[in-house]
Amino acid sequence: MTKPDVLAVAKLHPFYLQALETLYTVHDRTHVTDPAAFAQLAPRILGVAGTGEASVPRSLLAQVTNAKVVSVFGVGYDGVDVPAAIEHGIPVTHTPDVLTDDVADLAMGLVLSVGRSIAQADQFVRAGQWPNGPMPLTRKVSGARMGIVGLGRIGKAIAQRASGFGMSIAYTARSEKRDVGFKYYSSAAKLAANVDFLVVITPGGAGTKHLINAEVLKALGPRGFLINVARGSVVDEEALIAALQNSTIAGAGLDVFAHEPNVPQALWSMRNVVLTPHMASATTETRQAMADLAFANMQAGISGQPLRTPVPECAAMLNK
Ligand code: NAP
Ligand code: 8YV
Repeated sequence: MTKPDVLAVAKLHPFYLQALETLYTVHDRTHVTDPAAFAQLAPRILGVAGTGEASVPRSLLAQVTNAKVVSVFGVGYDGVDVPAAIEHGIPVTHTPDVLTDDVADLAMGLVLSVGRSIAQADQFVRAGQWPNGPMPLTRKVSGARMGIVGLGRIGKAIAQRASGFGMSIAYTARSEKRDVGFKYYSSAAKLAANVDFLVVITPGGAGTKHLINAEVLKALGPRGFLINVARGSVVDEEALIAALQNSTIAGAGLDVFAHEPNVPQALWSMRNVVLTPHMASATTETRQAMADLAFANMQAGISGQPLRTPVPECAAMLNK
Protein backbone atom coordinates (compact mmCIF):
# COMPACT_ATOMS: atom_id res chain seq x y z
CA MET A 1 0.00 0.00 0.00
CA THR A 2 1.38 3.45 -0.85
CA LYS A 3 1.87 5.85 1.99
CA PRO A 4 0.21 9.30 1.96
CA ASP A 5 2.43 12.14 0.77
CA VAL A 6 3.91 14.84 2.98
CA LEU A 7 6.12 17.77 1.94
CA ALA A 8 9.14 18.79 4.04
CA VAL A 9 9.80 22.49 3.40
CA ALA A 10 13.15 22.44 5.21
CA LYS A 11 15.80 19.93 6.22
CA LEU A 12 14.01 18.16 9.06
CA HIS A 13 15.56 17.00 12.30
CA PRO A 14 16.16 13.22 12.03
CA PHE A 15 13.83 12.51 15.00
CA TYR A 16 10.94 14.20 13.19
CA LEU A 17 11.83 12.86 9.74
CA GLN A 18 12.17 9.26 10.93
CA ALA A 19 8.81 9.41 12.71
CA LEU A 20 7.12 10.83 9.59
CA GLU A 21 8.67 8.15 7.38
CA THR A 22 6.96 5.40 9.39
CA LEU A 23 3.58 6.55 8.01
CA TYR A 24 4.19 8.87 5.07
CA THR A 25 6.24 9.34 1.93
CA VAL A 26 8.23 12.47 2.73
CA HIS A 27 9.14 14.67 -0.23
CA ASP A 28 12.18 16.69 0.78
CA ARG A 29 11.90 20.26 -0.54
CA THR A 30 10.66 19.10 -3.98
CA HIS A 31 8.89 22.46 -4.41
CA VAL A 32 12.35 24.06 -4.54
CA THR A 33 14.46 21.37 -6.20
CA ASP A 34 11.97 20.36 -8.94
CA PRO A 35 9.05 22.80 -9.28
CA ALA A 36 7.71 21.05 -12.41
CA ALA A 37 7.51 17.67 -10.64
CA PHE A 38 6.03 19.41 -7.62
CA ALA A 39 3.21 20.90 -9.69
CA GLN A 40 2.08 17.31 -10.42
CA LEU A 41 2.66 16.15 -6.85
CA ALA A 42 1.13 19.11 -4.99
CA PRO A 43 -2.55 17.95 -5.02
CA ARG A 44 -1.48 14.67 -3.35
CA ILE A 45 0.29 16.43 -0.45
CA LEU A 46 -1.74 15.91 2.75
CA GLY A 47 0.63 17.53 5.22
CA VAL A 48 3.42 20.12 5.24
CA ALA A 49 6.29 19.68 7.71
CA GLY A 50 8.59 22.55 8.64
CA THR A 51 10.96 23.97 11.21
CA GLY A 52 10.58 27.12 13.26
CA GLU A 53 12.40 29.18 10.65
CA ALA A 54 11.11 27.50 7.49
CA SER A 55 9.22 29.44 4.86
CA VAL A 56 5.65 28.36 4.01
CA PRO A 57 4.48 31.17 1.72
CA ARG A 58 1.03 31.88 0.32
CA SER A 59 2.08 30.58 -3.13
CA LEU A 60 2.92 27.15 -1.69
CA LEU A 61 -0.26 26.97 0.38
CA ALA A 62 -2.27 27.67 -2.79
CA GLN A 63 -0.63 24.70 -4.51
CA VAL A 64 -1.24 22.07 -1.80
CA THR A 65 -4.98 22.08 -2.33
CA ASN A 66 -5.64 18.93 -0.29
CA ALA A 67 -3.30 19.60 2.64
CA LYS A 68 -4.87 19.07 6.05
CA VAL A 69 -2.16 20.55 8.28
CA VAL A 70 1.13 22.44 8.47
CA SER A 71 3.09 20.93 11.37
CA VAL A 72 6.02 23.06 12.51
CA PHE A 73 8.89 21.54 14.54
CA GLY A 74 9.43 24.60 16.74
CA VAL A 75 7.40 27.03 18.81
CA GLY A 76 8.10 29.96 16.48
CA TYR A 77 6.27 29.89 13.14
CA ASP A 78 7.13 33.29 11.71
CA GLY A 79 8.02 31.71 8.34
CA VAL A 80 4.46 30.44 7.84
CA ASP A 81 1.94 32.74 6.18
CA VAL A 82 -0.75 31.95 8.76
CA PRO A 83 -3.48 34.24 7.32
CA ALA A 84 -3.02 32.49 3.95
CA ALA A 85 -3.15 29.06 5.63
CA ILE A 86 -6.41 30.02 7.32
CA GLU A 87 -7.85 31.28 4.01
CA HIS A 88 -7.00 27.91 2.46
CA GLY A 89 -8.51 26.07 5.44
CA ILE A 90 -5.17 24.53 6.47
CA PRO A 91 -4.51 24.70 10.24
CA VAL A 92 -0.96 25.33 11.49
CA THR A 93 0.53 23.61 14.54
CA HIS A 94 3.73 24.22 16.53
CA THR A 95 5.61 22.81 19.56
CA PRO A 96 5.13 25.13 22.56
CA ASP A 97 6.07 24.30 26.18
CA VAL A 98 8.23 21.22 25.52
CA LEU A 99 11.25 23.43 24.74
CA THR A 100 10.65 26.21 27.25
CA ASP A 101 13.11 24.92 29.88
CA ASP A 102 15.97 24.44 27.41
CA VAL A 103 15.61 27.88 25.85
CA ALA A 104 15.46 29.53 29.27
CA ASP A 105 18.52 27.52 30.35
CA LEU A 106 20.51 28.70 27.34
CA ALA A 107 19.43 32.30 27.90
CA MET A 108 20.80 32.11 31.45
CA GLY A 109 23.92 30.39 30.12
CA LEU A 110 24.51 33.33 27.79
CA VAL A 111 23.88 35.82 30.61
CA LEU A 112 26.50 34.08 32.76
CA SER A 113 28.85 33.62 29.83
CA VAL A 114 28.90 37.27 28.76
CA GLY A 115 28.82 38.65 32.31
CA ARG A 116 31.58 36.41 33.65
CA SER A 117 33.53 36.12 30.36
CA ILE A 118 33.44 32.30 30.51
CA ALA A 119 34.17 31.74 26.80
CA GLN A 120 37.02 34.28 26.92
CA ALA A 121 38.40 32.67 30.10
CA ASP A 122 38.44 29.29 28.40
CA GLN A 123 40.42 30.76 25.51
CA PHE A 124 42.74 32.53 27.98
CA VAL A 125 43.68 29.23 29.66
CA ARG A 126 44.00 27.30 26.39
CA ALA A 127 46.25 30.02 24.92
CA GLY A 128 48.65 29.57 27.86
CA GLN A 129 48.11 33.13 29.09
CA TRP A 130 47.42 32.34 32.75
CA PRO A 131 51.10 32.12 33.84
CA ASN A 132 51.53 35.70 32.56
CA GLY A 133 48.96 37.11 34.99
CA PRO A 134 45.25 37.11 35.81
CA MET A 135 42.34 37.73 33.46
CA PRO A 136 40.66 41.14 33.59
CA LEU A 137 37.88 41.30 36.18
CA THR A 138 34.40 40.38 34.99
CA ARG A 139 30.84 41.49 35.79
CA LYS A 140 28.74 40.25 38.74
CA VAL A 141 25.52 38.57 37.60
CA SER A 142 23.85 37.72 40.92
CA GLY A 143 21.77 40.67 42.04
CA ALA A 144 21.99 42.47 38.68
CA ARG A 145 18.96 43.92 36.86
CA MET A 146 17.43 41.80 34.09
CA GLY A 147 15.03 43.14 31.48
CA ILE A 148 13.00 40.66 29.46
CA VAL A 149 11.56 41.62 26.08
CA GLY A 150 8.59 39.23 25.69
CA LEU A 151 7.19 37.76 28.89
CA GLY A 152 5.51 34.66 27.44
CA ARG A 153 6.16 31.01 28.22
CA ILE A 154 9.93 31.24 27.79
CA GLY A 155 10.26 34.78 29.13
CA LYS A 156 8.59 33.71 32.39
CA ALA A 157 10.88 30.67 32.64
CA ILE A 158 13.90 32.98 32.22
CA ALA A 159 12.50 35.26 34.94
CA GLN A 160 12.12 32.28 37.27
CA ARG A 161 15.76 31.28 36.74
CA ALA A 162 17.04 34.85 37.06
CA SER A 163 15.09 35.25 40.31
CA GLY A 164 17.12 32.30 41.62
CA PHE A 165 20.22 34.43 40.99
CA GLY A 166 18.73 37.25 43.06
CA MET A 167 18.28 39.40 39.95
CA SER A 168 15.55 42.03 39.83
CA ILE A 169 13.20 41.49 36.90
CA ALA A 170 11.47 44.00 34.63
CA TYR A 171 9.88 43.38 31.24
CA THR A 172 8.10 44.69 28.22
CA ALA A 173 5.48 42.86 26.14
CA ARG A 174 2.49 43.85 24.03
CA SER A 175 0.40 44.07 27.19
CA GLU A 176 1.09 44.43 30.90
CA LYS A 177 0.71 41.22 32.94
CA ARG A 178 -1.21 41.80 36.17
CA ASP A 179 -0.22 38.55 37.84
CA VAL A 180 3.59 38.46 37.64
CA GLY A 181 4.84 41.04 40.14
CA PHE A 182 7.59 42.38 37.84
CA LYS A 183 7.92 46.01 36.76
CA TYR A 184 6.44 46.67 33.30
CA TYR A 185 7.83 49.18 30.80
CA SER A 186 5.79 50.21 27.79
CA SER A 187 8.73 50.06 25.35
CA ALA A 188 11.99 48.19 24.84
CA ALA A 189 13.93 51.47 25.04
CA LYS A 190 12.44 52.39 28.44
CA LEU A 191 13.16 48.88 29.70
CA ALA A 192 16.72 48.93 28.34
CA ALA A 193 17.50 52.17 30.15
CA ASN A 194 16.78 50.49 33.49
CA VAL A 195 18.55 47.12 33.24
CA ASP A 196 22.00 45.49 33.03
CA PHE A 197 21.05 42.44 30.95
CA LEU A 198 18.40 42.82 28.24
CA VAL A 199 17.10 39.39 27.15
CA VAL A 200 15.05 39.22 23.95
CA ILE A 201 12.51 36.38 23.67
CA THR A 202 9.62 37.48 21.42
CA PRO A 203 8.39 35.80 18.24
CA GLY A 204 9.97 36.91 14.96
CA GLY A 205 8.11 38.28 11.94
CA ALA A 206 6.89 41.69 10.87
CA GLY A 207 5.47 42.65 14.29
CA THR A 208 8.87 42.54 16.00
CA LYS A 209 11.27 43.39 13.14
CA HIS A 210 14.14 45.51 14.51
CA LEU A 211 12.34 46.01 17.82
CA ILE A 212 15.88 46.21 19.21
CA ASN A 213 17.36 49.12 17.26
CA ALA A 214 20.07 51.74 17.73
CA GLU A 215 17.87 53.71 20.15
CA VAL A 216 17.31 50.69 22.41
CA LEU A 217 21.02 49.82 22.37
CA LYS A 218 21.94 53.39 23.28
CA ALA A 219 19.50 53.20 26.17
CA LEU A 220 21.04 49.90 27.34
CA GLY A 221 24.33 51.75 27.59
CA PRO A 222 28.04 50.95 27.98
CA ARG A 223 27.56 48.65 30.98
CA GLY A 224 24.61 46.78 29.48
CA PHE A 225 24.58 43.38 27.77
CA LEU A 226 22.15 42.19 25.08
CA ILE A 227 21.07 38.54 24.91
CA ASN A 228 19.06 37.41 21.87
CA VAL A 229 17.45 33.95 21.92
CA ALA A 230 14.37 35.03 19.93
CA ARG A 231 14.91 35.50 16.19
CA GLY A 232 17.65 37.34 14.31
CA SER A 233 15.05 39.61 12.73
CA VAL A 234 14.13 41.14 16.11
CA VAL A 235 17.52 42.87 16.41
CA ASP A 236 18.88 45.37 13.89
CA GLU A 237 22.14 43.46 13.34
CA GLU A 238 23.98 46.39 11.73
CA ALA A 239 23.06 48.65 14.63
CA LEU A 240 24.17 45.94 17.06
CA ILE A 241 27.57 45.54 15.39
CA ALA A 242 28.07 49.31 15.47
CA ALA A 243 27.03 49.41 19.15
CA LEU A 244 29.53 46.66 20.00
CA GLN A 245 32.33 48.28 17.98
CA ASN A 246 31.74 51.69 19.58
CA SER A 247 31.26 50.35 23.14
CA THR A 248 27.73 51.76 23.11
CA ILE A 249 26.92 48.49 24.93
CA ALA A 250 29.21 46.20 26.94
CA GLY A 251 28.63 42.97 25.04
CA ALA A 252 26.17 40.48 23.61
CA GLY A 253 25.20 36.81 23.76
CA LEU A 254 23.57 35.74 20.50
CA ASP A 255 21.91 32.44 19.59
CA VAL A 256 20.07 33.77 16.53
CA PHE A 257 21.09 35.87 13.56
CA ALA A 258 19.54 37.75 10.66
CA HIS A 259 20.84 35.44 7.89
CA GLU A 260 21.42 32.03 9.47
CA PRO A 261 23.60 30.05 9.22
CA ASN A 262 25.70 33.02 8.16
CA VAL A 263 26.98 35.15 11.01
CA PRO A 264 28.53 38.54 10.14
CA GLN A 265 32.33 38.25 10.13
CA ALA A 266 32.52 41.45 12.16
CA LEU A 267 31.18 39.51 15.16
CA TRP A 268 33.64 36.60 14.90
CA SER A 269 36.64 38.43 16.30
CA MET A 270 34.89 40.54 18.92
CA ARG A 271 35.97 39.68 22.44
CA ASN A 272 32.79 40.97 24.03
CA VAL A 273 30.35 38.61 22.29
CA VAL A 274 29.40 34.96 22.72
CA LEU A 275 27.94 33.28 19.64
CA THR A 276 25.92 30.04 19.53
CA PRO A 277 24.39 28.38 16.43
CA HIS A 278 20.62 28.64 17.09
CA MET A 279 20.87 25.80 19.59
CA ALA A 280 18.62 26.90 22.46
CA SER A 281 16.31 23.87 22.11
CA ALA A 282 19.02 21.51 20.89
CA THR A 283 19.20 18.85 23.58
CA THR A 284 18.46 15.21 22.83
CA GLU A 285 15.56 15.18 25.28
CA THR A 286 13.87 18.29 23.95
CA ARG A 287 14.39 17.55 20.27
CA GLN A 288 12.75 14.16 20.89
CA ALA A 289 9.81 15.80 22.66
CA MET A 290 9.47 18.34 19.82
CA ALA A 291 9.56 15.55 17.23
CA ASP A 292 6.93 13.54 19.13
CA LEU A 293 4.63 16.56 19.31
CA ALA A 294 5.15 17.66 15.71
CA PHE A 295 4.52 14.09 14.53
CA ALA A 296 1.38 13.78 16.70
CA ASN A 297 0.07 17.00 15.17
CA MET A 298 0.78 15.75 11.64
CA GLN A 299 -0.96 12.44 12.31
CA ALA A 300 -3.95 14.15 13.92
CA GLY A 301 -4.28 16.64 11.07
CA ILE A 302 -4.11 14.04 8.33
CA SER A 303 -6.47 11.62 10.08
CA GLY A 304 -8.99 14.33 11.03
CA GLN A 305 -8.43 14.04 14.80
CA PRO A 306 -8.21 17.08 17.13
CA LEU A 307 -4.83 18.81 16.81
CA ARG A 308 -2.60 18.73 19.89
CA THR A 309 -1.10 22.24 19.67
CA PRO A 310 -2.55 24.48 16.96
CA VAL A 311 -1.18 28.04 16.81
CA PRO A 312 -3.52 30.53 18.54
CA GLU A 313 -4.54 32.24 15.28
CA CYS A 314 -6.11 28.97 14.07
CA ALA A 315 -8.32 28.48 17.13
CA ALA A 316 -11.35 30.18 15.54
CA MET A 317 -11.26 28.09 12.35
CA LEU A 318 -10.94 24.88 14.39
CA ASN A 319 -13.87 25.75 16.66
CA LYS A 320 -16.25 26.26 13.73
P1 NAP B 1 4.93 33.19 23.72
O1 NAP B 1 4.53 32.44 24.95
O2 NAP B 1 3.93 33.40 22.65
O3 NAP B 1 5.54 34.59 24.19
C1 NAP B 1 5.86 35.61 23.31
C2 NAP B 1 5.99 36.92 24.09
O4 NAP B 1 6.45 37.93 23.18
C3 NAP B 1 4.67 37.41 24.69
O5 NAP B 1 4.89 37.88 25.99
C4 NAP B 1 4.28 38.57 23.77
O6 NAP B 1 3.57 39.62 24.40
C5 NAP B 1 5.65 39.09 23.38
N1 NAP B 1 5.59 39.91 22.18
C6 NAP B 1 5.04 39.61 20.97
N2 NAP B 1 5.15 40.64 20.14
C7 NAP B 1 5.77 41.63 20.82
C8 NAP B 1 6.15 42.95 20.51
N3 NAP B 1 5.92 43.48 19.31
N4 NAP B 1 6.74 43.69 21.48
C9 NAP B 1 7.00 43.17 22.70
N5 NAP B 1 6.67 41.92 23.05
C10 NAP B 1 6.05 41.15 22.12
O7 NAP B 1 6.15 32.45 23.01
P2 NAP B 1 7.33 31.58 23.66
O8 NAP B 1 6.94 30.17 23.73
O9 NAP B 1 7.80 32.27 24.89
O10 NAP B 1 8.43 31.73 22.48
C11 NAP B 1 8.90 33.00 22.11
C12 NAP B 1 9.78 32.94 20.89
O11 NAP B 1 11.07 32.42 21.22
C13 NAP B 1 9.35 32.04 19.73
O12 NAP B 1 8.31 32.60 18.97
C14 NAP B 1 10.64 31.91 18.95
O13 NAP B 1 10.77 32.96 18.01
C15 NAP B 1 11.72 32.05 20.01
N6 NAP B 1 12.41 30.77 20.23
C16 NAP B 1 13.74 30.66 19.92
C17 NAP B 1 14.40 29.47 20.13
C18 NAP B 1 15.85 29.31 19.83
O14 NAP B 1 16.25 28.21 19.49
N7 NAP B 1 16.66 30.35 19.97
C19 NAP B 1 13.71 28.38 20.64
C20 NAP B 1 12.37 28.52 20.95
C21 NAP B 1 11.74 29.74 20.75
P3 NAP B 1 2.08 39.43 25.01
O15 NAP B 1 2.25 38.43 26.13
O16 NAP B 1 1.71 40.76 25.53
O17 NAP B 1 1.25 38.92 23.88
C1 8YV C 1 14.36 25.27 16.77
C2 8YV C 1 13.14 27.46 17.42
O1 8YV C 1 15.75 25.34 16.73
O2 8YV C 1 11.22 26.60 18.46
C3 8YV C 1 11.71 27.52 17.80
O3 8YV C 1 11.05 28.51 17.44
O4 8YV C 1 13.67 28.38 16.90
C4 8YV C 1 13.96 26.27 17.77
O5 8YV C 1 13.41 25.53 18.79
C5 8YV C 1 13.85 25.27 15.40
O6 8YV C 1 12.52 25.47 15.22
C6 8YV C 1 14.25 23.98 14.69
O7 8YV C 1 14.79 24.29 13.51
